[in-house]
Order: sequence, then C-alpha cells, then structure tokens
Amino acid sequence: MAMLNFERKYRVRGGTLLGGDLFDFWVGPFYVGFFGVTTIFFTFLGTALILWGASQGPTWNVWQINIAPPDLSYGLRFAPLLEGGLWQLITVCAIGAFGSWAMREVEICRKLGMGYHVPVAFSVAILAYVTLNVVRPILMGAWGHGFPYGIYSHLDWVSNVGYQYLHFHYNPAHMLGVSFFFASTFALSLHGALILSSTNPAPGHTVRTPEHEDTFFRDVVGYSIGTLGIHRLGLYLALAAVLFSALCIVLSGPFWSRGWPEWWSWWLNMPIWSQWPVN
Ligand code: 07D
Ligand code: 07D
Repeated sequence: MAMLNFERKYRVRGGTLLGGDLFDFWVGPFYVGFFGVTTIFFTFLGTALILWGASQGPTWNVWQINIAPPDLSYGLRFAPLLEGGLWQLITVCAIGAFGSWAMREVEICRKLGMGYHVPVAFSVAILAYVTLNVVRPILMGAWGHGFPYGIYSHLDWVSNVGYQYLHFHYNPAHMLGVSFFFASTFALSLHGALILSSTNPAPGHTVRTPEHEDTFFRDVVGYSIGTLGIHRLGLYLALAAVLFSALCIVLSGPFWSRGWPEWWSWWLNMPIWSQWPVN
C-alpha cells in the first residue's frame, strides 16, 4: 500500500484522551489534538520567556545566553523573575511541553492501533530531565541545584557537579549509563550497516532478505538476534542508558555526598582480605 493510501485509511477520528472531537483534526500532515495545542502553548511561552530573559542579560551571543536557577539561599521557594524565577517558569513550560508532546504521541498511537513504545521511550528522556531539575533539587532542598538554561552554561554545570564528587567516572551508575550509551551506538551501527548492505546492493545485484542477514551474523558470531529482536535490543539498550543516567545523578547528592572513588572502599574493606596483614 502506497504511503498516501495508508495515511488516508488510518487518518481517522477518535482515540483522543482529552478534548473529544474539538481538536481532532490535521493541519497539513500534522495531527493537532488537545495536546498539540498545549504543546504549542508551552513551547511558545517557554521560548518567549527565554528570549525575554536573554534581552535582560549581558549578551545575545547564542552560545553564552544563560538563564540560571535561583541561588541556593532561596531553597524551594519562588524566586523573583530575574533571580531565578524565570528559570522556574521555564522549567514549568518545559515539563508542560515535553509532557504534552508525549501525550500527543499516545493519541496518535491510539488512532493507529499501535503499541505505546514510542511515548514510553520519550517519557524515559523526560524522566531524566525531571530527575535533573525537579527530583534532585527537591531531595537536596533547593532549586539552585538544577542545571541552568544555556548552551555553554549547562556544560559548566555538568563539569562542576562532576568535580564536586571528585571523579564522576567512579560513579557506578554513571559507568553503566556510559556503557549502555556506547552499546546502543554500537548496536545501531551494526544494524544500520547490515540493513544497508542487504537492501542497497551494488548496481546489478539483487536485494537480499533477512535470511541473508541472519546467516551473516550466524557465520560471524554464531547467533542472530533477528529482525524483531534487534529493535527490542536497541530499545532496551537506549532506555537502560537513560535510566542508569537518571539513577547516577539522583544518587549524587541525595544519597552519596562524598567523592565517588571513596564509594569503592567497600571492596577494599571486604572481610575476606581487609584483615590480612599489609606486608
Ligand atoms: C541529536 C536530537 C535533536 C536535539 C537537539 C537539541 C535545544 C536547546 C536552548 C539556547 C542528542 C536542541 C537544543 C532546543 C536550545 C537554548 C536555551 C539529540 C538529538 C539538536 N541538553 N549536553 C548539547 C540539551 C543536559 C551535555 C547540545 C537539552 C544535561 C553535554 C544541545 C537538555 C546534561 C553536551 C543540548 C540537555 C547535558 C551537551 C546537543 C534537556 C546531561 C555536549 C544535544 C532539556 C544529559 C553537547 C554545547 C544533542 C554540546 C550538548 C541540549 C540536558 C550534557 C544544546 C535540550 C544537563 C556534555 N545539549 N545536557 O545532540 O555541544 O542531543 O553542548 O535536558 O557536548 Mg545538553
Ligand atoms: C536529560 C535530555 C532530555 C531531553 C528531553 C527532550 C527539546 C526539543 C526540539 C530539536 C539524558 C528535550 C527536547 C528541547 C528540541 C527540536 C526541534 C537526557 C536528557 C526531555 N559522561 N555526567 C551523563 C559521559 C563525565 C556528569 C549522562 C561520558 C565527567 C554529570 C551520560 C563521559 C564528569 C552528569 C554521561 C562522561 C561527568 C553526567 C548524560 C566521558 C564531568 C549528569 C546522558 C566519555 C567532569 C548526566 C541524567 C543523559 C546524567 C551525565 C556520559 C564524563 C559528570 C551517561 C560518555 C567525568 C554531573 N554523563 N561526566 O543522561 O546522568 O541523557 O543525567 O568522559 O547529570 Mg557524564
């Protein structure tokens, strides 16, 4: 079925979670829906607040614009607009926009009769953001622990927070997050290469089927995870990467406040060898 026929068949009313028929229409190729309207509302408001904040600041250099969270002394209270209040409002808009986008994905899945894998995956990214700027600041008692909105300033935040724990690479959940990120790029590159090699052959050669793809991997490593399996693996690797990332940052501060290298003393202190004479 050609894509346009397919779209005509499935571009149907219904499946909405909120708003009933009211926003159940398309603008060109884009589904609107109640959550499309709220996405636009929060995105425009949030962007306008960032632009207004930038207009009050020292620079229009896009790399250097910075909207900082309130000073730690404000704790979990509201701050005046130019002392972090703007950051608080932008955070509300960001959560509103990301959440609306996820719900719009759910409505589209319902219309198409699909599973909810895509909104579930996006929700994991939202969870990481909410962990950084809502959960961890609340657990630590101040909005000032959130990261600032700016291209370079948020990198400074990552570096500073990393060094607060002496050597962030020793954070075991960070290790798992990093390893899952690397593993997901590895899996995607193997999969992308396999698909291109079999479906985009040199001129004059025929397109190959999954039989060839399976046989390639069975010959190389003795096992092929298969056409459905590789997509499951990709999803699990990517979700695990982000979930362990969220874990690594929520542990840092609320549950472990010393240097991460020190956490590994449990290994040195294991009774099996900690009692042994040193020499
Ligand atoms: C390729 C999909 C497209 C998305 C893009 C991002 C904006 C922001 C806002 C001017 C893979 C669009 C960006 C709309 C404009 C203003 C105020 C996704 C793809 C192209 N970061 N980060 C970047 C965000 C955090 C870190 C780049 C967002 C945490 C490091 C871009 C968030 C930590 C590095 C960016 C967020 C962290 C970056 C490219 C939210 C730990 C880089 C992103 C909402 C997660 C890299 C100058 C990219 C860079 C980079 C956006 C959060 C660390 C500006 C929206 C606090 C170490 N981050 N980031 O391609 O070059 O993502 O920075 O949580 O080295 Mg970041
Ligand atoms: C939070 C983004 C959510 C995005 C959303 C969508 C829009 C719309 C529109 C494009 C989570 C936004 C959408 C805005 C855009 C259009 C049209 C994703 C988020 C909702 N680290 N580290 C991580 C590595 C070091 C430190 C995670 C590597 C140092 C701290 C990952 C290295 C120190 C934190 C990671 C390394 C340090 C992290 C990030 C190497 C610094 C975190 C990925 C090779 C001195 C952060 C939850 C992530 C974290 C995090 C990787 C080094 C500190 C595992 C590979 C040693 C403080 N690091 N790191 O989580 O866990 O994405 O965040 O050296 O807070 Mg690290």
